[in-house]
Amino acid sequence: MAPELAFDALMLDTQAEGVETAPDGYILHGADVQLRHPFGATRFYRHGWQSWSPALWVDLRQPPIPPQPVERRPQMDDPALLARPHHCGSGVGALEGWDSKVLLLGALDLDAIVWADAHTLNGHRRGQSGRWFVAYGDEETVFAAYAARLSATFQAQVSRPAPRVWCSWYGLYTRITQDVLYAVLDDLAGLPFDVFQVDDGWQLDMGDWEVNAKFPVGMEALARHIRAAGLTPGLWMAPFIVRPSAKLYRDHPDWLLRDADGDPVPAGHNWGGPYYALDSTHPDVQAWVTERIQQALDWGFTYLKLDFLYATALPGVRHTPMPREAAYRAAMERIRAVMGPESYLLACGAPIFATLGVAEGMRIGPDVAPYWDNEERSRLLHDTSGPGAQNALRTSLHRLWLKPLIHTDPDVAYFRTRYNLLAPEEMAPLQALAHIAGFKATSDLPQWLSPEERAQLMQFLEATPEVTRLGRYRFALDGKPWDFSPLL
Ligand code: 9PG
Repeated sequence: MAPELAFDALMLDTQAEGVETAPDGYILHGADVQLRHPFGATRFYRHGWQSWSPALWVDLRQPPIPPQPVERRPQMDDPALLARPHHCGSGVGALEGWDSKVLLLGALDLDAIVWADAHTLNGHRRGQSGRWFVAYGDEETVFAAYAARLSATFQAQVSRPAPRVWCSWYGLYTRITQDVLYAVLDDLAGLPFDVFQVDDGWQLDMGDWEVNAKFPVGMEALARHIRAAGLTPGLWMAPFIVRPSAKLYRDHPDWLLRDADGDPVPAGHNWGGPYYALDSTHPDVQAWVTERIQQALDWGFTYLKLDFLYATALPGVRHTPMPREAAYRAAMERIRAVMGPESYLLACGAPIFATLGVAEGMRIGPDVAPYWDNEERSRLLHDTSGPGAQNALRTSLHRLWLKPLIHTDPDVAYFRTRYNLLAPEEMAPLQALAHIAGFKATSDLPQWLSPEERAQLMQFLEATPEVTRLGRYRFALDGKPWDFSPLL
C-alpha cells in the first residue's frame, strides 16, 4: 500500500530525530515526536492502557476524562495517562482527517503514549528514544498496516482458532464450589466447549494461591474431573496482586511495589479495600510467581486466565530499575517459558502492547455484566472501565484491529434470560461481537437455559460465520448486516 498522501501534500511537519519513508507509511525516530496536522479539533482515537481501559473515538472539542476518585484510577487506566491534561492514549493514537481518512501515530516499542490537540499529534516514550509508525489513509488499511508492523516487532501472530470457553465468573461469581462445578460439568455434556475455566473463588486469598475449603477434593482432582469430561481445565489467577489480608502480604512486605515515599502502590480497590502490586523485578517474586504457575500446571490446568496483570506495570520504585512495561513483559516472558508452547495463556487486565507475543489470548475490553450500563459510573464519573454490556461492547469494538496479533476476547456472551437484566436485543450484539472478534465464551449455567436458549448456545458454538467489515461499526455475518453504532 502506498502512502495516500505525502507529508508535504498534507502540510504535515514532523519533529523527530529522523524520518524514513516506507511502502506502508513513515517511520519516525525519537523519544518525543510531533506531527503538526491540519485537521483542527477533529476526533481522536483514544487507546486505553490495559484490557479494561476505555478505547474509543473522542471529540477533541470535549474535555478529556475528568479526574477520577483516586482509588479507582489504577484499575481504570494508566495513572500517567489520567494525570495528563490532554486527550491521550497508550501506544497508539489516530485522528480523523478529511474524506473519512485517518492519520495514525503508533509506537513500535513499549512504554509509549500518544496525545493530540487541534494542531498536533504527539508521541512520547518514557526515558528513551524509539521507533514510531505513521500512516494516513483509509482507517482499516492504516490500522492493518500498523498491526503488521507490531506483529514483526513483538513476534505476535495467531496460528489457530481460539478455544470455546465455559467460564464460571459471570454465572456464579465467587459462589463456586466443588459440588456446583461438578454439576455444571455434567450439564455441559453435549455442548461443544473446549475449555472449562474455573474463575475467582477457588483460592484462599489474593496472594495465597492455595485451594480453599469449598474444594475438599483439591485442585488436582478437580482438573482431572474436568479432563475426564473431555474439556481442557482452565484456571484464573492474579499473580501480581496481593490483599493486606493475605499471608503473603504479612510474610513478604519487601516484595511489594512501592512509591518514592516507600509506601506500597495501591493497584486498585475491590473486595472491600485496596489491593497492592508485587514488584516483578524482585528475584524472590520471580521465583515465587514461577512456582505458582508451575503449581497450576502440575495440578493439570493447561489454560490459565491471568488477571490484574497491569498491577506490576504501575509506576513505582523497582528492585531493578527499568521502564515499567518492559518490566511487565519480562515477567510475562518468564511465565510463558514455564508454561511452554502447549499451554494457553489468556491475559486479562493486561497492558495491551506489552502482552503482544507473550500470550495466546487477551481480553480487549472491560467486564460484561447481566445489565447494559452502570449509569452512575459511566455518565457521572465518565469512567467506562466498569462492568456492563455496553462498556464491554464499545471498548472491544475499538480494539478489533488487534485481531491479527492475538486472540481478542470481548468477554462472555449471554444466552440466558434467567438471572439476567439484558433484553434479547442487548444479548444479540454481544453474541455477534464474539463471532467478529473470533473468541466465543459464556458463563451461562445449562440448567438456567430454556430449550430454545440452549439451542441458540449450541448454534453459537458450532457456527463460524464469514465476517465482513463494512465500516467502523458495521459488519456482515454470513451476509447478515450488523450495525453497532446505535448501541454506542
Ligand atoms: C474475577 C474477575 C473476573 C473478570 C476479570 C476481573 O475492581 N475492579 O475494577 C475489577 C475489575 C475487573 C474485575 C474485577 C474487579 O474482573 O475481568 O473476568 O475474572 O476479575 O474477580
